[in-house]
Amino acid sequence: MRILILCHSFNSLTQRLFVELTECGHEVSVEFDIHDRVTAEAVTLFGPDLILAPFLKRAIPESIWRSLPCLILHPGIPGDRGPSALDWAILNSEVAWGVTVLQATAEMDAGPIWATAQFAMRKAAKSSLYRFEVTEAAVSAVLESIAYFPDYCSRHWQPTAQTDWPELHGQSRPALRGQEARIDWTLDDTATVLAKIRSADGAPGRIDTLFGEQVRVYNAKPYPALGAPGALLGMAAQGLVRATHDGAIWIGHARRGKNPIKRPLAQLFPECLSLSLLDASPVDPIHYEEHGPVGMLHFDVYNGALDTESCIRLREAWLMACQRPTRILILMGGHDFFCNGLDLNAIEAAESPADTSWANINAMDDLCETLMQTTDRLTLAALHGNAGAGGTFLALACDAIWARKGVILNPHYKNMGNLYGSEFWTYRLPRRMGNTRLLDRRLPLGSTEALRLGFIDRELSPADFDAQIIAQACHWADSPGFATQLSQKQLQRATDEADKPLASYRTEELKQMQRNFYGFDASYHVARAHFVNKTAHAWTPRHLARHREPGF
Ligand code: COA
Ligand code: THG
Repeated sequence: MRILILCHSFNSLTQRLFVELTECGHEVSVEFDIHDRVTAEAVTLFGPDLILAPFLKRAIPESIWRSLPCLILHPGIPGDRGPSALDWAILNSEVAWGVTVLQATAEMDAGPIWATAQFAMRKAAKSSLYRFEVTEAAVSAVLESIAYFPDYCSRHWQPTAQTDWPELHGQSRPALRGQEARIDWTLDDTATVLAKIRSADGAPGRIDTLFGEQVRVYNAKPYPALGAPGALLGMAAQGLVRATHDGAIWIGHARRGKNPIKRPLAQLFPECLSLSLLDASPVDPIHYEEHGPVGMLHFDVYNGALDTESCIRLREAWLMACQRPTRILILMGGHDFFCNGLDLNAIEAAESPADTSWANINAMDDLCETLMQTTDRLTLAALHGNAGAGGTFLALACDAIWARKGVILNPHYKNMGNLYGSEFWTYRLPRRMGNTRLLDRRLPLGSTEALRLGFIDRELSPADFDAQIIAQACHWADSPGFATQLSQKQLQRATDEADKPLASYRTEELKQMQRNFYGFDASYHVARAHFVNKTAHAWTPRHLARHREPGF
């Protein structure tokens, strides 16, 4: 089938559906929802059988939904309507929720239902639910809908009008903005404060007042402390600890006024530095655990963005873990993301973005170098969440890569203003794949294709990810072939080093990066500013809008 994905942006859910539908053999092309006229042009150029809208904020014009079926993926249960579906589900403490594929009609989200899928709610931020539960349910509901399509065309099947749906529990709910569901620090308990913040995290962010100023807050976790409700109890891991009436929460990030850039609170308010320093361990993104012959190093940084300081701390933690008598050391990443490379928000907010980029990439390369120089044991990158740009090549610095089935990788740099990239990709990528084609393809890579191409070594089912990783890594560490594999790796590293030292790869890559950061062509700085400021798209990139390729 020819499927045109119409979307506000190519977000993780849209990328996952793009990958799944392509994997099923469908011909998929993407158009950003920029203007009705441009959408109409895309339909004429591509001639799709149907339109799929996984992430759309505007109405599809009548001329289009009358001419071909347009399937809207709504992150709510049947009957639910409105642009803030998940936000309400979290605030209302729903225990089960769902996604619904409905056909676009004149009234928003009121069209007939093609398919729906349920999931259990988890106590997490909206964006985290969106990236996992919503995404998995969406894949199932979309594939079910697509399977009905032949019968729909031959009129043997039709979607169910909402009024005929047997259990229509959802309802129409208004848009929920940041200033609504305000936190009442004197009355709200910890669970309520968390729900209010999480229902607006990653966007738009719940509004609160800190140091006499209105801010939007993100990245909240419960923190074991007590105090007068609303009191700022201290600072931990770059964030603030604030008392509720039955406990306390830690707030990691915020943004001020109209500035769209989220920053750690300690970076945003110098006032934080006068507060007392509390124990960081309950909220530290970097932590180590050990299971027999296997060590696991987690780094659960917000949005997978690894700033200079985090690279340095992570490298130190890795070196500490290397002191332990383990045979396999696993780089775990975070729950939501494995890693997304350099912290572009920190870079954009810096006095000198060029100098900060340079410091960040050098710290990242130090980290990669340390991973590759760990030759006394085997190293494994375990990807529960997605990885992008430098974050994917960080994983490549380990001996093996195992990923959750459904992970989306973006192993390329060029979308960020033709950035050359480093992290020793010029050494690791050709060794692993035999070529560097992925860099120019610029498309998301699903775990299944990644396994087929040899970018990853193993796909694991989504349930109990950490437990599976531990069990399988322990099995590996105790396997008869382990000692041979380790000595092969040591030999390979020594041969490679003699052939061309790591330092040479690094120098060559960084020479290009220096040009990206300090040269005449400012493309990287422009692309980064658009990315962090979330500038609306003005066109769909050619690698996505295949129907706009010359000769299509
Ligand atoms: N440095 C700094 N930040 C980085 C980064 C890097 N290297 N790489 C990624 N990020 C940030 C992105 O800026 C983004 O920030 P955000 O938290 O402010 O959105 C975040 O990491 C995730 O990256 P993105 O590529 O946008 O991933 P995503 O697609 O998984 O997440 C949504 C975005 C869709 C979850 C979010 O926009 C949202 O909550 N939307 C509402 C969805 C919804 O309910 N829609 C219903 C209407 S149909
Ligand atoms: N039919 C048609 N087009 C559609 C949908 C449809 N486009 C996508 C849409 N479903 C996805 N869902 C919604 C539902 C409601 C709103 C927006 C997207 C909405 N928006 C408010 C408005 O437009 O005034 C305000 C939005 C805001 O404040 O963010 O209510 O079923 N043809």
